[in-house]
Amino acid sequence: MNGKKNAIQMQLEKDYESFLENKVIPYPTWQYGEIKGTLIKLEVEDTPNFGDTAYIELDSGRTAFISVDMQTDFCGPNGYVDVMGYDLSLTASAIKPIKKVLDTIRDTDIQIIHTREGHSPDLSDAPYLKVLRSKIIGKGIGIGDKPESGLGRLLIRGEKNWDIIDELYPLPGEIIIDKAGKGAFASSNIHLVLKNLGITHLVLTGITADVCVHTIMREANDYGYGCILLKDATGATDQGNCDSAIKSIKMQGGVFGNVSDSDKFVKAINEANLTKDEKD
Ligand code: C5J
Repeated sequence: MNGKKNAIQMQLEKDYESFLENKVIPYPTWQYGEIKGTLIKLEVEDTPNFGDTAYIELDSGRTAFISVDMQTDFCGPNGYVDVMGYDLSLTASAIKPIKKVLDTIRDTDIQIIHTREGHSPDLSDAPYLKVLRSKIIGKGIGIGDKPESGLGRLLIRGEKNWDIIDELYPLPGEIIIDKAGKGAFASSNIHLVLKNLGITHLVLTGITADVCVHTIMREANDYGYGCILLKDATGATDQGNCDSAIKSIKMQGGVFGNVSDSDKFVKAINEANLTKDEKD
């Protein structure tokens, strides 16, 4: 490479210098064009180092809020997580913060996306060993089986327990992504949907922090999306794993993106004065 800096390198120097001054990770208008909706300035924690505070800019018109797998199977009685014997309060803790954010952003131009993990009734899209392992931990009741007094077959599409809980059920017009995996990019059409909508940044919530949320965040980060996890709007089957999952995002100055919380996000939305969406 010769000594001449290309456009990306020059932009990096500019944004680095301005970050040193104002602690803001700017919205890359040089890359995506002018702000399409409204500029949002969200506080993120431990950026770039633990104990530091910084801000990230989002374009409301190019941001998707994603609620991952808020299904009875992951946070309700007699669902998959319950059958495996975990403490449901740990995953259910995400419900209220997600509801609060949904109440704030419904009717704005931020896209709302819900995901559901599940498999077809004949298990043809379920990795065989995933199913076998679930049967072993569930003492004979695994993916595809109906627990005694359960609502239906665990993690099977179309069953009541597989669906999103009533409190967070998608409203008409909100997007639902069905995925057969822990991640979404390899096992659903999410990437096509996000590209079609012109989305550049994802605000992630849902369960579980260390499994599906993390896998989606890692995938999306590698595809170049700016990702922010709202840490109180997630949960895991083990609190230590949840804490580690959140901490690991913040390593290396934000190896998988940034971390914020539902109050900070709601504050940023309110401060941005988002206008009502006039799509419909
Ligand atoms: C898990 C998920 N934990 N939605 N699924 O198996 O995180």
